[in-house]
Amino acid sequence: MSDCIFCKIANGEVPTDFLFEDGNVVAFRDLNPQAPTHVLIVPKAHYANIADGVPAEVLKSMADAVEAVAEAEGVRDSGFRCIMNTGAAAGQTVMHLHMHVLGGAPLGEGLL
Ligand code: DGP
Repeated sequence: MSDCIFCKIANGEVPTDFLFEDGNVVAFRDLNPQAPTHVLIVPKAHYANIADGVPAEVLKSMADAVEAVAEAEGVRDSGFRCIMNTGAAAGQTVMHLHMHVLGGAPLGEGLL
């Protein structure tokens, strides 16, 4: 989608440092971090959310990205949280599927 910021980031139109990349997904730091580690895992193809017919291979890439990011950020063993806000009523503001990975500090119940 031409007006989607996460499409622009994922396709390189908006230069961004990627913590992880494979053929299906990229991972980059959130613009407005809510924890010491706050990374977004974003498919390269546009899906509105997790309930938008996401192929299994993309879901596997997202899981691979979670593992790589958690390891690189040093939160794999200390605990971290994965969140996918789905729909405006649930707090989704960017309508391109993304998973938040949060960690590096005790996480309050209300975070995101
Ligand atoms: P959500 O509310 O679940 O849709 O989360 C969207 C997140 O995306 C929010 O935490 C801020 C982040 N975000 C929005 N625009 C940009 C951007 O241009 N760059 C980066 N790195 N993050 C962004």
